[in-house]
Amino acid sequence: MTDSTAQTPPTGAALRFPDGFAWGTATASYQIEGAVDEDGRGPSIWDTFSHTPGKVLAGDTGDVADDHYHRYREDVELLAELGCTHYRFSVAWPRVQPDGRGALNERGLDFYQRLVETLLERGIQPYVTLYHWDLPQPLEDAGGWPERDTAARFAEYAQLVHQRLRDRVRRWTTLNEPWCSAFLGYAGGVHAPGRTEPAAAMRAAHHLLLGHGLAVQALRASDATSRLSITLNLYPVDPVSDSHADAEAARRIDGQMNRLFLDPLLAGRYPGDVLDDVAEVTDGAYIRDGDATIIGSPLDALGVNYYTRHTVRADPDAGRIASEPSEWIAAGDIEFVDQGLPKTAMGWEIDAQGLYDVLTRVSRDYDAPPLYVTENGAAFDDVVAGDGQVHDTDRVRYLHSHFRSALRAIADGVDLRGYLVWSLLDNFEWAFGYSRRFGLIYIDYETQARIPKDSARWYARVTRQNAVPDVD
Ligand code: IFM
Repeated sequence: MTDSTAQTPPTGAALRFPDGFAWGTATASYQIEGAVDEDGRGPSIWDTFSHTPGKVLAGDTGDVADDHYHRYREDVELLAELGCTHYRFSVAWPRVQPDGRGALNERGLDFYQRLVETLLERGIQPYVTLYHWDLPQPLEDAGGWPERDTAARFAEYAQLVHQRLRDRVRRWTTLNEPWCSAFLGYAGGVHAPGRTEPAAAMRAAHHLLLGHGLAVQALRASDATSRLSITLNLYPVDPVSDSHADAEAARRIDGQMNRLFLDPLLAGRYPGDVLDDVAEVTDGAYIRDGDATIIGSPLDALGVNYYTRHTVRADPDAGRIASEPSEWIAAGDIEFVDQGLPKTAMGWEIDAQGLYDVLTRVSRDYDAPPLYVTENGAAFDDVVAGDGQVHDTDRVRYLHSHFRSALRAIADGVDLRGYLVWSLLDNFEWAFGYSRRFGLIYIDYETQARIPKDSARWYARVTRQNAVPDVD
């Protein structure tokens, strides 16, 4: 593989994606479903967190969200209009196993059966994520992901869902972005369950990976035709200068963000330097003999979520912020540096080159299975114009540049099989509530009206042409 064309946009015929490329959108249960008290669903850590004053902007909760639980047929029609071949959604664990253990809640599972059948009727392949952050609250009450037993509970739940849907669902993702679950949830405290315990976060990361590995082994044993994957959020991490100190800062952040997950999953071992970096908070005794083999169970695909790049430097005022809660472990001496690029409404710098860098890095550094971009997209301050439409030119440009990066990665040898835009609908953006809009479809939260944005119409051209049309 060569990167000689890395800076050169492809032209003409090169603008087409490979035949059979999967196009779709992604969503997650708590962000869109609503109906939190219906059909036997139990509470999740996000119900508890969002109902805790001060945790979510404007006190927003997922109680109603996009009311997708009742409007899923309309939403599947929108997917069909977008020309999607695939739809990635997550199953809410507390809907199908309210206590996080024990028997299946049939009424909860029925919803996903109806959704899957509706998708298949419209020729759209379901791409199921088993865990997108909504841990049943009773499991958190028992200690949550820092407890080893939670990994076993997850594998049991995964098998229950898989047994019921595997005849119709081919593509399965175990976890979405375990970095967020572990480090935003248990160290930074900005996501549910809102704990600020760095050692617990390291344990959580391990038990998430262990739960993934146990689930992969069980699902593989019960159906060899299921296509199994995990989704990671990966970011290039660069030093701001050539200095040794800045290079070290970049190595440490890259280690926690990327290699702590990629290495055990794809190389069957933890990165020793990362465990050394965090030795002041934990000795790693929670990692048992044999765990690495389970976590490194072979995968059929790797999902990559990409949003931005991190640029870091060693902070000369080391220790100044070290005592504040942070999602970065033992890294109070590292500062994140703004590169001055345009930003999305999340404050994330727009850097399409980073997607190319992430995809080629995984292909180069690991014996990786086929890749899917399982999330990429942007929040902007969308408004309904006087003509009743949402003219989100900035989102079209964002997607255009990122699709072109994906094409360059493919041209340079990356085995990329699909691209799922985040997100189908505006939705509950976690601690930001409904203030950040990522959808191709605008949601009027007063009426639940769905309004396709200009980006939706543009994306429908992409999916139908299997190519990136020029931006007008
Ligand atoms: O909304 C989230 C999603 O749940 C996980 N990946 C990133 C998205 C945007 O923040």
